[in-house]
Amino acid sequence: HWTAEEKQLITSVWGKVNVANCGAEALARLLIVYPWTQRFFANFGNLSSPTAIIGNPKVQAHGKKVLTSFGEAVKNLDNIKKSFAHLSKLHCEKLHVDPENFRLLGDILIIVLAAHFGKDFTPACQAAWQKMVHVVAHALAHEYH
Ligand code: ZNH
Repeated sequence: HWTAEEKQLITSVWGKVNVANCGAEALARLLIVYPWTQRFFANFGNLSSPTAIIGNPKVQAHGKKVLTSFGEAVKNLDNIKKSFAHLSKLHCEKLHVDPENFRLLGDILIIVLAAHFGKDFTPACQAAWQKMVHVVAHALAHEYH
């Protein structure tokens, strides 16, 4: 369900993404902008202010882990649902993360990419990425029951 142009826009942006930096920034922004998401990370230590969240090494490491995992979806564009079936089960059955949070993180990731790439993040690029984060959120929610 991807056009050749969408695939090209997604993979070319991804090739320039610093996964550690953008992952850390996206997760930190999620925790700052939507503070109720902090409840999933009660064992991450100090999340008491934006500065504390941005400087928190556990937030940084987990943001990198999440975005690295997102990269698996970029490498498997035609098979995202299948490649995330296991993670979907984990988030539902063990972590009890409400799937709404996948959508929030996806929108935050778009903002992080736009901030990093500026005018290179064209409307066509945004459209392809908007679809990408939607497909990923859908795949992660797929095994919920
Ligand atoms: Zn998640 C974990 C991915 C989103 C929450 N995650 C995780 C992991 C991974 C992921 C890979 C690891 C697993 C293991 O270890 O095995 N995520 C992911 C992705 C996404 C996500 C791809 C999208 C894109 N998450 C999310 C959100 C949230 C979460 C939104 C909330 C808010 N996760 C989580 C948690 C965990 C995880 C809580 C666990 C952590 C610890 O370590 O403890």
